[in-house]
Amino acid sequence: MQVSRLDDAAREAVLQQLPQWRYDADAKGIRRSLRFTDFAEAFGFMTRIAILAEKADHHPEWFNVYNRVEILLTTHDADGLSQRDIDLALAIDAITS
Ligand code: H2B
Repeated sequence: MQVSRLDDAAREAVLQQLPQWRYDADAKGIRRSLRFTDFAEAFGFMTRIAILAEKADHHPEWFNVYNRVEILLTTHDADGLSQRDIDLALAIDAITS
């Protein structure tokens, strides 16, 4: 399904709701780093997000080592940031708050 990239103004507006995320212009997406108490907590979080991502057919790019998870959200189909990334970021924030 086609999805459109947020323009600069829309991106800046929507990022006000996501203070824990920063826009990476090179990656054309938003990043957040998370730390958990240990690997089990980190991987448990990733499992919860994986289930949401699969349901939404929208997947994070992420890196995990031990208790650290680094996440990049971007929309390949839109070559940049879309509302799908914002929705997933909000879901991640909700799970971690
Ligand atoms: N995830 C992300 N982050 N961006 C996409 O454009 C995307 C995706 N496209 N997950 C989906 C899958 C697409 O490849 C499938 C075929 O719907």
